[in-house]
Amino acid sequence: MIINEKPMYKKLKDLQTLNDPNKPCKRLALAVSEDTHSLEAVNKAYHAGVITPVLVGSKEATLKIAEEKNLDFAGAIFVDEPRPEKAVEKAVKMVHDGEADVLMKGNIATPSLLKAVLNKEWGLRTGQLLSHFALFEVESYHKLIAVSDVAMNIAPNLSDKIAIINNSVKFLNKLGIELPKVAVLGAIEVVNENMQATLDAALLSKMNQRDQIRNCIIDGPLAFDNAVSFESASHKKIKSEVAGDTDLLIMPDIEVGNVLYKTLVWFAKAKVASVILGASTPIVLTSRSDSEESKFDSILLATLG
Ligand code: COD
Repeated sequence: MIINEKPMYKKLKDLQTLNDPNKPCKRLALAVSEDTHSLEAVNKAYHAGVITPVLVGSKEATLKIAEEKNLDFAGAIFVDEPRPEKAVEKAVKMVHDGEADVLMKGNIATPSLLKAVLNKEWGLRTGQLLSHFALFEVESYHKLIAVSDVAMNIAPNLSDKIAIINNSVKFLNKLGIELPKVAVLGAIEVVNENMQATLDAALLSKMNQRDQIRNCIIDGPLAFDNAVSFESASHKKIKSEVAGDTDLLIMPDIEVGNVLYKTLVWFAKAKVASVILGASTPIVLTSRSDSEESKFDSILLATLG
């Protein structure tokens, strides 16, 4: 098989080179806009010429934060809706109706936003599985590494994992990673019939060999250490094109994924950009506790292409 081609990004800011300065600005609907870090990130993206803000939420609370933080939103569109659930509905409907191009989560819980996105009448469904995609810059790893799913699909089955891989691979292809290396994680790197994650991983790996899942190289089960470290893989005598050089880590379930996400951010001081894929447009979906920088990088990721 062909070995993964360049480009190889090490930093999230390298992705800025993918944004075409000549393309028209995308209209970004911030759902429940009264959120300090989100407003700071949106303001930065606005003044960088990446997006035009559509701020859907309490106008009074939003303007108060803007004034306190000295954020200039002149020229932005305000949709005044002080009730958070209604603000989410209005923001999603605006994207559904073509009045905005990208959706971003503001001061609202993730499940509330996702339920609105999945609404059968006015949501952003496409008939495919929607999944969360997080792209990490970790100092100790030699390139950016993607992780999915850490925030949407709670207990993905085999067919969900196929969809999660396909969504992520398509997006990595868009970032210029032509043949991403995908590690399907388990607690161990051999099949144990009592560990469903290892069974799924082996099947996904075989499906990839038989061209049932394309445009990537899948290996699994791999344990986290041998997925990200050549040294660990060779110590365990694992022969794999993926081990130690993974572009995408597939999580067994949301608990493992979310704990890894937060461990990387809080202990390893990793930087992260996150979006929901598989909807009619990418959705910026970060944790409410994520930094302004993380939210800005996520906006860049969502507006690529
Ligand atoms: N993609 C496409 N359709 C979906 C998906 C998906 N990922 N998930 C559910 N659906 C469809 C179903 O087929 C069904 O038609 C409808 O949506 C409702 O399905 P339910 O009843 O299983 O889903 P909900 O509405 O109860 O919950 C969907 C959530 C995404 C809200 C739920 O899965 C959830 O809470 N996920 C975790 C969110 C979270 O707490 N993240 C925290 C990390 S910060």
